[in-house]
Amino acid sequence: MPIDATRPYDDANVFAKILRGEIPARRVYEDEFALAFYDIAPQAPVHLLVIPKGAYVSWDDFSARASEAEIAGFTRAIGHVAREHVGSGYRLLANTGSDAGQEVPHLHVHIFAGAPLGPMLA
Ligand code: IU
Repeated sequence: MPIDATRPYDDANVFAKILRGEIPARRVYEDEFALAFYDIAPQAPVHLLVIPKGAYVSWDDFSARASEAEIAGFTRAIGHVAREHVGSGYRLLANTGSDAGQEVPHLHVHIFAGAPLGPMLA
């Protein structure tokens, strides 16, 4: 169900459980600020998700509350994952809130790649 990007953080969400190691994910990268793993329902030949380690519901929440170090660390992690796991071009996407169709209430940036992507991916 789409979510309100401004609501309080719910630490029972699925990505919080992945961060705590309570449920499995196909992890590709982890550092102090971020975790990256393969999306379970890929919409492109390469479809990764990068999430911050901090408790942020959405891009709205993260960009308002995160520290400079978290913002820099998360941004660099996305770039690192894209460089390491993607051949040529890639697309970044962060669905934010119900109108954008955000389903998991922990900020996640999609990385789509591996083929010509066309004009848009949801
Ligand atoms: P969205 O931007 O909130 O719509 O994207 C959520 C993504 O999380 C979506 O692509 C799902 O396939 C993906 N996902 C996942 O990788 N593992 C899970 O356990 C669940 C969702 I639930």
